Order: sequence, then C-alpha cells, then structure tokens
Amino acid sequence: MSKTSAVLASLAGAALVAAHGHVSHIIVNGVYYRNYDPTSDWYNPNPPTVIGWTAAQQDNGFVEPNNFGTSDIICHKSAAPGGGHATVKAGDKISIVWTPEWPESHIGPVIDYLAACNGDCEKVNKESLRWFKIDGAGYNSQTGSWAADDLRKNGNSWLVQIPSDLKAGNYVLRHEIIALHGAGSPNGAQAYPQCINLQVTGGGSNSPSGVPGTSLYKATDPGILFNPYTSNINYPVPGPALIAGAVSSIPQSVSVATQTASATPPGGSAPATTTAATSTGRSSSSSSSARTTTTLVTVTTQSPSSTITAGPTGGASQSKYGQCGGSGWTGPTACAAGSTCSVLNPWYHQCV
Ligand SMILES: [Cu+2]
Repeated sequence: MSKTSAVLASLAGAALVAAHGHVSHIIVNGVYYRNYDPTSDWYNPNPPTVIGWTAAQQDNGFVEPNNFGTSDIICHKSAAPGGGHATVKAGDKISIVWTPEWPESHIGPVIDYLAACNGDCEKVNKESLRWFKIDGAGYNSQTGSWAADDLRKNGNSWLVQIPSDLKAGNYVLRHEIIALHGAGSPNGAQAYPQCINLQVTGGGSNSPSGVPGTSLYKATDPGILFNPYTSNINYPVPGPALIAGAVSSIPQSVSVATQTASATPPGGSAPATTTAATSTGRSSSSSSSARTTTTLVTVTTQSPSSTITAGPTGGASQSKYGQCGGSGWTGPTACAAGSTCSVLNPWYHQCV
C-alpha cells in the first residue's frame, strides 16, 4: 500500500461513524412517493402505508458480507413488504432519492434489480423472489468516479429505467449501494439494499429469470472483498450479469416532483395525486393520464403518540431524522432537541 493509499484508508476508517442512509422517496413522471422511513416509521404504532419495505434499519446502517447468505440481504434487515405500491409504465425512469446526504467516503457501486411477485408484492414471501439485474455501475475510469460519487453529485439520487419490454405485472425493485471504503478487509463492505413495490403496466413479454437474494453475493466475491485504494482500479460489479439489453447505468439527472401520491394498496385503484402548491418554475410535463389529479382534503396519517416527544416548549416535536414538513405534511414541524428542520425539497423536510 502506498503512503497515499494508507492515508486515504485511515480517513475512510474515520468516516465509518458517518451517517449512512436510506431512500426517502422516489419520483416518477413528476410524482413523488414517500418511502418507508426506518428512522421514524419503525417507532410509529400507526405508520403510513408506503411503497417501500419495512426494515430494521433505524441506524441507517447496512448488511455486512457475513450475512449475505441470510434473508437480511434480500431487502435489508428483517425486511417485510411495503403495504402499497407505485404504478409505473414499462420504460419509465424512476428517480430514487437517498437521505441524508450520502457520505463522500462511502464509495462503491450502485445496482438495481427487479423480481416478479406473481401476485401482490404486498404479500410476497421475500425468499421466493428471483432477482434479475437491470443496471449496475461501479467505477468509471474515464471520469475517475464511483457510481456512489455520481449519485451524491446527482442530488443523492439515482435514475433507473424499467425495461420497456418488461412483462406487465407486480415487481419489487431492489435498489442498492455497496460501500467499499472498508472492503479491503474481510467483512468490510457495506450493502444498503432498499426495496420498493411497483406495478408495471404496458411493456412486452420479457420476463427474465433471476436468482434468490441469498445467492446474489458471497463475502469473498471479487467485487465485495476489494481494496478501492489502488492506482489502477478495475472493479468487477458483483452479482449476476445484467439482463440482455441492459446498460450499467442510464444518463443521470435530477427529477423534480410536481405532485405527490400515496401508495396504492393491493387491489386498489390508481392513487390520487396532489398537485404541489409550490411552483418549481418547470412545466409539469408528462404525468400519467391514468392518475387522477385532485385536491388534498384532510388527511390525518398519524396520531401524535409515542413517536412524538414533547419539545422544550411543550409542543409536539419530531424525532431526529423524522419528517418535519413539506407539502401535505400534517405532522409536527418542530424538531427534538439536538436537531433542526432542514428543507430537503418542497415535499420533504427532515429533522437533522
Ligand atoms: Cu458508513
């Protein structure tokens, strides 16, 4: 190891305590869908129905390689299906947004998989899912950047395209960052899988075969046990091969939400969307004609019970990393001591 590499490695070691992350929301055709929030929903006795899977990720943490053979790698620790789904068209691009800001030290690949549910994803047995890889970006030697760098520079978001020939049906999208800053040592890589339920409409007849989540990676795979602090990086993205016709990543850009929608429960009709009160200065462009636009009336999504602690002034306040504002938010806007409400975007303000 060169002196420079050693310095970089020790800096990375210091960053191990940095906040990690989870996916806060997705944006499809300008429509914002809230994801499961492991840092607040976990503690909420009456959490909102969302498209994202529930997981024991209160620490914003990761799955370690020694557990890549267990069900925790499928959709994160102790994961269970989300109670609803988002409806997208085959060929749609989905912006997947992480919070808090992805740590710069946490270099590594960004990978996306789909698995058909053959029924409602809300009730699927995760062990039965067979995952096929629709994109997977590692290190770009042209730009000298890792996919996780590109994600961070792209507003902490990653743009994924659903294959346009995919057979219509219900799928789980498994989006994942693998952080490699410690991956030069055994069990040092960090996997951050995030699962979201999608109903895909349109499409064609393509139904790729896949592998069980527990077979995606092994702790000793060359893309898992890998020292990224070398001068000539030649990184093999781990996991199965991309499906035919897929690319490692599509061109990245930031998506802007102009509407919000709630998750559709199984068998439910298309969600009502709420046009954002805040103008972004952009035209709202192509939102799906299948969605109905309506005005949000009154929605009380949670009772002010155990997740909400009394603030210094006696009013209700949100716990750290919980939501504290944004279009349509009816919960507390004050943050618990030690955190302040930060505007991530017009639809999501967070106590950080
Ligand atoms: Cu970390």
